[in-house]
Amino acid sequence: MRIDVLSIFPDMFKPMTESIIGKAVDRGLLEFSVTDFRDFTNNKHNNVDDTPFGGGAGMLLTPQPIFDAMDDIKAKAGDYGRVILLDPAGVPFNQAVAEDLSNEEHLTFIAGHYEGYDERIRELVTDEISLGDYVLTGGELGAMVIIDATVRLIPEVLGNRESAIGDSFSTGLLEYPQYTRPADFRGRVVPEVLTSGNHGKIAEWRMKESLRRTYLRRPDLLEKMELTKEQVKLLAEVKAEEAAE
Ligand code: 4GS
Repeated sequence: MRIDVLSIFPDMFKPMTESIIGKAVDRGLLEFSVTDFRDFTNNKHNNVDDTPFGGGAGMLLTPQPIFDAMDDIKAKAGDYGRVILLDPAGVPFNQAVAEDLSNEEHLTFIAGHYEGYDERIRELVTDEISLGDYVLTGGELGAMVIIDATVRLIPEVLGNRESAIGDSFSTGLLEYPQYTRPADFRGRVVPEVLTSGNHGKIAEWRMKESLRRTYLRRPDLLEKMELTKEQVKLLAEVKAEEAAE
C-alpha cells in the first residue's frame, strides 16, 4: 500500500516510523510519504489560509496549495487513490471503515490544522471521515489513528504475536477477560476453567464472558449483531446472572 499525507506539520508524523507501522515501511509493505502543502503556495508569505467570504470567525485553508500538492502526488504516484479528508462532519471512523480502507492500494489524507476547509477542496475528496464527536486542533492525529488501524489489517503486517483475529470490534463483541501467570496473585485466583485444560469449556466460557462484557458495557454493539443459537443461550444466562446480582 502507498499512503500520502498532506499536512503543514509534517514532523507530527515522525511517530509513524516507530513500531508496527515503521516495520511495515522497513519490510516494503507500506510506502509512506508526507507532503508539506505550504511548499506549494503561490503567495509571497506562503500563506495556506484566508478569511471566509461573508465574514465570520476563523480562517479557511485555500484551495490553491492543496490542489497543487495533489497534482504533485499524482505526478509521483500515478494517482491519488482514495482521498480522505479529516473533518468532524465526516463519517465516524470505526473498524468497518478501517477494514474497507485496508483493501486499497493507495490512500491520500488531507489533514487541515486550526482552520476549516474552503468548500472547493472537497471536490478532490472521496471520503470525509471524523475521528469522533470532539474537536481537535488539526486532522493530523486523526490521519495517524486511521493509518494505524488500517495498516495493521494489511496481510503480513501483524505477526502472530499481535494477530488481528479476535480483536474487539472485528468479532462484533468486546474481548473476554484474559489472565497470565501466576494462577494465584496475592490471593486473586484465575477462573478455574482456564487452567482445566478443557478446550471446549474454555471456548464456551470465553464466548460467554465476551457477551457479558459487551452486554454490560456496549449493549449497542449487541443490537447490531446477529447472534448464533449458542450465543443467544449464553446471553440469556448472562442476563439472568446479572439480574440476580
Ligand atoms: C476532527 C475530528 C477535528 C476541526 C481541525 C476544527 C481544526 C478539527 N478531524 N475528526 N478545525 N473530530 N478537526 O476535530 O477529524
